[in-house]
Amino acid sequence: ADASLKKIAILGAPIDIGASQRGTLMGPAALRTAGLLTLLDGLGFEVNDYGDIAIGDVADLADPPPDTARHYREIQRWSRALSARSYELARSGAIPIYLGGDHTLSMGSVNGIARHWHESGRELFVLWLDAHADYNTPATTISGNMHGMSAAFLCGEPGLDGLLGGEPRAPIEPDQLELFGTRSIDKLEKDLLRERRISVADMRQIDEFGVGVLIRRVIDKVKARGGVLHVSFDVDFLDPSLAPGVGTTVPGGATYREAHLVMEMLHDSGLVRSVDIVELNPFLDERGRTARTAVELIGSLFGQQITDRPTPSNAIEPDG
Ligand code: 6HN
Ligand code: MN
Ligand code: MN
Ligand code: MN
Repeated sequence: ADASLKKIAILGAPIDIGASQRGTLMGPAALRTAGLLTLLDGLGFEVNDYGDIAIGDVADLADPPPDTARHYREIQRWSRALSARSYELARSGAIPIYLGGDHTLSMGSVNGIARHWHESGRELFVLWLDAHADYNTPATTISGNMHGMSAAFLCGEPGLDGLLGGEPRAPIEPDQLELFGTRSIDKLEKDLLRERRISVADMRQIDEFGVGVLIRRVIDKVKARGGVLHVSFDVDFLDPSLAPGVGTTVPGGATYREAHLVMEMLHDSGLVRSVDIVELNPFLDERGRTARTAVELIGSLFGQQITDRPTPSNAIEPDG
């Protein structure tokens, strides 16, 4: 195995204008305070914290902002900076973990990663752990909040075409997106998901079949196609009783063990190459509970186990 695969690169992106409620800009600090780095270090990774990305020196572009995408100009700056940086981090061979910040973070982080894997000739699959589909466009959105548009943007839906300016846009096909834990979709958004035949493991299916069967299906698909996996973890995937520190809680989310099982199985798959942790709002949290729960889940994703099981892989599988 390539030793560089044991490297983790942490990058924060304190964005909160993509969401309706302010406060997710404190997310990166809360995740660090909850012990993310110590935990990963203890699991045997070489962890490098690159701090929080700054957008102060990114010059504004002049494309006309769509009038139903709030704070388009600021999010454009974040996305351009993040995409460029994310591409570099992915190329370095480390496993990048992006700390949000609202879910618009993924427009940049995932685009940069997808660009890298596209050049390497491997398909990137994106697992979207989220109460929401985030598949609105400026034409379908009700709220105008851009965090509800990130998955659609990544799949090349129209309406935000100028967002990245000169940054190369990486192609992600609708069949490379896997929505998981979904329980709130807007009407026009639902029509679009159906038209694109996006795979959705919604809470109705999770109740019926269990997370184990459904996440295994995702893992098998990625393996069969020789791909790698990015995990975009919106903390509202979790039930609000576990994770109150989010601006967009929806009842009926993943339980503590359901969420850990997803992470444990993803770890054992050896397919995960990058992660976003988004939408944590420490201003709404109760004594750091949500931040701590999110960090524990990242522990499971990177190999923390209840017992030392001889798993198929206690390490990330080598590429190639
Ligand atoms: N998130 N579908 C709603 C909207 O405003 O478009 C909610 C989006 C939530 C976004 O949680 O990342
Ligand atoms: Mn989201
Ligand atoms: Mn969400
Ligand atoms: Mn493809």
